Amino acid sequence: MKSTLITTTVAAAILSTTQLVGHEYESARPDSHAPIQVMSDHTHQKGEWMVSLRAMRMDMDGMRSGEDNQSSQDVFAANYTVTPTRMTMDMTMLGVMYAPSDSVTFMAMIPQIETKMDHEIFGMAAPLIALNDGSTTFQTRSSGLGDLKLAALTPIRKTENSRAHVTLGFSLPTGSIGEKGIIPGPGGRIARQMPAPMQLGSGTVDFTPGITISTQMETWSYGAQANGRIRLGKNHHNYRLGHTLQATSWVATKVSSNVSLSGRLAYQYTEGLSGTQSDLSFTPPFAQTRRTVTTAFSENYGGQRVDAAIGLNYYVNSGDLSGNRIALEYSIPIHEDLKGYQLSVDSVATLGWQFAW
Ligand SMILES: [Cu+2]
Repeated sequence: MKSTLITTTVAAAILSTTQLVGHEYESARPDSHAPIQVMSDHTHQKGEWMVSLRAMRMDMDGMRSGEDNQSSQDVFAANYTVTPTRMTMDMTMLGVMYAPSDSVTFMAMIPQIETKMDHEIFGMAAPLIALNDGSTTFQTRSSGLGDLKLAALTPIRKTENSRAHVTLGFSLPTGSIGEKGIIPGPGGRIARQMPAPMQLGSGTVDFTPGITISTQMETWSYGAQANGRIRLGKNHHNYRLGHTLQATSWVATKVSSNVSLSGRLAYQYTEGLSGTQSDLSFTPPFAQTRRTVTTAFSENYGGQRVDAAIGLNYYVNSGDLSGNRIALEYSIPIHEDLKGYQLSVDSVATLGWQFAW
């Protein structure tokens, strides 16, 4: 599966360079937008509006340290009392784009997030942290609005068949970082502050610059984007999530005037978390030499990942529904190198709808 994705992407890249036929850039093509998991990938012309809705699910399963999978027993042996085992994040993202002129397109995006995380407790510790029912697992949940993203996109280059633009954006801390979950511990199963991965926002204002290029051939297209997320300051829970750097490149083939298929590779680097998360407990009350949960400790944050993705884009170019786009993309990591002990990504699936007028 993984090698097929890479082969497809590489083959598509080679094929696309053999068809260097001059041709006018067309925005009414199924592949004139990047695969749906890529954000702020295109600009609009003066007076145009676009709304979009994306449903994204990220599944994480099993722990990993560096490039190696770790069992719960491995994590307990590293002195942790609780380990995450699975996590699912569902995000519904609403976006609006508007171009007041040809030289700038504004974009706003807000996600609704729903997260679940399953945990396992070191067997010998379970009765000591008020789990007298013999269970050694628990689940935490959070849901609500995430961080609002605002950006301005400016075209910097237009040739006959290619486009490039820069993005300058900010992410505002509208998502809560004070989410509590029912967590076992001293006093029983009560609501306690959850670690950063279960929070809905970063708690910081983040600067999000980016650059995107895309080129169209007659039946093929390709593009690339690099973007960063620079966290400004520290949040009110005394930590700052790591800065991130992402680079991605895709190729798409136009199967018909309505349908395109895409292959994409994406690299993501995430710096570690800095600071010490406030309102969490770091040592269990019964054993001062042990640690609580991996996600409480800064050393278990950051790393890098390479994802391979396949996508399908459908564009309605005639009739009453003209201008509607529907797109699907599914990605899996082909390389994942994580600092400390962290949950490993299994897959990310996104279904999106876009409509411009
Ligand atoms: Cu748009």
